[in-house]
Amino acid sequence: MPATVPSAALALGLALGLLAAAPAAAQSPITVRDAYITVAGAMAVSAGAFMVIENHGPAGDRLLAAAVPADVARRSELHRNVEDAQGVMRMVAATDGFAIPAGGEHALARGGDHVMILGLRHPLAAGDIVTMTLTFAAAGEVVVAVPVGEPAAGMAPGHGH
Ligand SMILES: [Cu+2]
Repeated sequence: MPATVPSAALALGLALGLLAAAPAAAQSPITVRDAYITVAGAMAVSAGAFMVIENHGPAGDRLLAAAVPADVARRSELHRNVEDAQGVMRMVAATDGFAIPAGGEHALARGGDHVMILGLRHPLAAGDIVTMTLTFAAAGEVVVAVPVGEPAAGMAPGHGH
């Protein structure tokens, strides 16, 4: 960012036209690992997406939205699991998104925060890859290729609508 570039370098960059040519998202501080999608059978009309979002930057960020191609599903929502007054866990839309702390990470995991893919256009099978576009408040769009299928080990039993 210009604020961190020494003024001499900034002037040189402007003179060479380099800054104008640099892609804005060349060094996104956001990375995603261990992403996967689960589907509760071939007849399922929704699916859950889980991943660990890492923020390598010096400032906090926020995941605001997740989207999948229109030929995959009708829409996606950010959901969190909350306990209601009767002690029952329910999924609610996380309209404020998910905070990703500076220099930290936020896990979307079974039984917790997740991306809900709603209105599947066709069945998803293990091994399929879904292109998901994550939109962050600061980092902008991050595109992730998310495989369908259970990870190898260590996950709790599923959740569904
Ligand atoms: Cu959900």
